[in-house]
Amino acid sequence: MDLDRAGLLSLYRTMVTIRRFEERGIPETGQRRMSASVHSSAGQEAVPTGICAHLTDQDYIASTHRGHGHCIAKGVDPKLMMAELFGRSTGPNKGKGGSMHIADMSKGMLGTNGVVAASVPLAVGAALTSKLKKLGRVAVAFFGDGGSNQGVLHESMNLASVWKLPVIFCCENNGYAESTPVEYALSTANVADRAAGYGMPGFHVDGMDVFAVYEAAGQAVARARAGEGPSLLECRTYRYYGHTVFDNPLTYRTKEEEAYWRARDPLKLFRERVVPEGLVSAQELDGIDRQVEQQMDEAIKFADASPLPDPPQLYEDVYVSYPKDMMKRGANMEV
Ligand SMILES: Cc1ncc(C[n+]2csc(CCOP(=O)(O)OP(=O)(O)O)c2C)c(N)n1
Ligand SMILES: [Mg+2]
Repeated sequence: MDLDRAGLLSLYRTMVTIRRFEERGIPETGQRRMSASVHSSAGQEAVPTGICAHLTDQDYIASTHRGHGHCIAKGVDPKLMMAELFGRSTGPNKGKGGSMHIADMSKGMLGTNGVVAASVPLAVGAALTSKLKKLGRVAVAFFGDGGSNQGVLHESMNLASVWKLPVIFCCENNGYAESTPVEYALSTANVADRAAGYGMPGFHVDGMDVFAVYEAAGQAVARARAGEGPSLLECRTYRYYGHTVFDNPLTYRTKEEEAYWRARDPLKLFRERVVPEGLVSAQELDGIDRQVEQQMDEAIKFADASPLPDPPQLYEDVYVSYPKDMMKRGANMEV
């Protein structure tokens, strides 16, 4: 393992930040009567954390509807993300995007995305840009086990392989697409098996173990940076909560199954490995837990104190231009 103390602490901080953002931020969003559908990635923290640890701000990622963890791992400020969830103008997308449209180009974060597998061609396009302009950047496409059955993924994998693009296809296999179990919907035993059909390496790793993700991602990123082309990385993981805040997962899975996965919690596995080996102390990790809790208090306060967007801002940053009289009506709209 090539991680020093600072590297280990950084992995832990990222995972805790994701967990606490999901477990505190999402209920707070609901209390502010934001009616948008929000998807928690609690339980899946090790995946974006292990992958993004190999990336710089110049590298690209494209994300999913369950994308808060990807944003945080890529360096987007949770305080600004909280504002975005609360619909405030200080959010990275000025409060007009919400949970499923968080983008921050300064961090190479191309956006969370409400359309299943739509992240994939975006990342391939970014990788093509990098190759043509010789930028030396890599791109990561995150998608779910459900997303792995979308046609666009297969076209994208083929093209990326033919053109040897610096892209990593990362499947977060959390066992379900809404309520459909992966065993029902997948034609192969593992998503990673499909890599062979596109002439690229396929990695299948324990997505609850940040070290396993980190190791495999290191190989995939090194391959991409060396100009050797794409890889498919499947991380087997689990979402702790419902598909959205409106879903009760116990209508399609059991308490026993949930308990099995929670016993393999990524934060717990991390502690169980690094503390006995004397790499970092339990006290240091407890200290990070407290700091992150405080960071969340501050994020919520900041978001609450931030203004809503002005109605005329509805017509800014959009690709469709509206007739002038609609602009006027927008300007007169009351919130
Ligand atoms: C193209 C498209 N089809 C269907 C949907 C509705 N939908 C939203 S999330 C989802 C399931 C996605 O499952 P998966 O890819 O495994 O991701 P997970 O929710 O498990 O993270 C579906 C079908 C959508 N948003 N976009
Ligand atoms: Mg899934």
